[in-house]
Amino acid sequence: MNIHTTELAGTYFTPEQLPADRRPKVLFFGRSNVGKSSLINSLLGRRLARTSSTPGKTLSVNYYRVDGSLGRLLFVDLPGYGFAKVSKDEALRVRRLFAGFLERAENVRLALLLVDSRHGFLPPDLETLAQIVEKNLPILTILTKSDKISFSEQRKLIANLQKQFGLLAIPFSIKSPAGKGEIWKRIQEAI
Ligand SMILES: Nc1nc2c(ncn2[C@@H]2O[C@H](COP(=O)(O)OP(=O)(O)OP(=O)(O)O)[C@@H](O)[C@H]2O)c(=O)[nH]1
Ligand SMILES: [Mg+2]
Repeated sequence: MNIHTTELAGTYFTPEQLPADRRPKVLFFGRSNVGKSSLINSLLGRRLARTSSTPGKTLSVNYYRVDGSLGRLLFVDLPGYGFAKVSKDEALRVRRLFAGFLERAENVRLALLLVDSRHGFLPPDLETLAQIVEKNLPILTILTKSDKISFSEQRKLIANLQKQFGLLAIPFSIKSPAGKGEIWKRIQEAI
């Protein structure tokens, strides 16, 4: 993919704010702090999405416009889940936003489910997986922070996810360009 221009196209806090939008979409799901914003920045080659070592940084739905050789796409950074240190009201708002987005989203071409290489699938990931499957969205698992585990641990995790859930998983680290080409290839195929 040759990227011509990218920009933060919108930040939404409630389902009512979400605009109707027919552009092909790639969604980024995952627990707080798993590396969603970092992956978006890495794929786009720009520090567009805010990243932080404090979990729960992105509690909005963020649309990134990506114009390039694949046409006009949207990358959608979804609020991180599984983070306990927000108020009950805030947690409820985020759940509504998440569900509202899934209900309304049009023309979703690929759901990337990011999972921390060190932890594998945790209960909230399974809950999200069920929501994605229920919506019949094509899914690709990304094992983030792969620099934190050994190559043999990576292979074991990949084999397990394939066996248990029939999921294809690609290891990724912001410290290496290795997984990036493969992720772009899958995005291209999905678009
Ligand atoms: N070692 C290592 N650290 C990473 C990697 N990817 C992300 N991080 C770090 O993990 C932290 C969280 O990354 P973010 O990209 O902000 O995570 P997020 O999923 O967007 O988090 P929320 O917005 O809170 O949901 C940051 O300190 C990143 O620098 C990686 O591949 N390797
Ligand atoms: Mg984020």
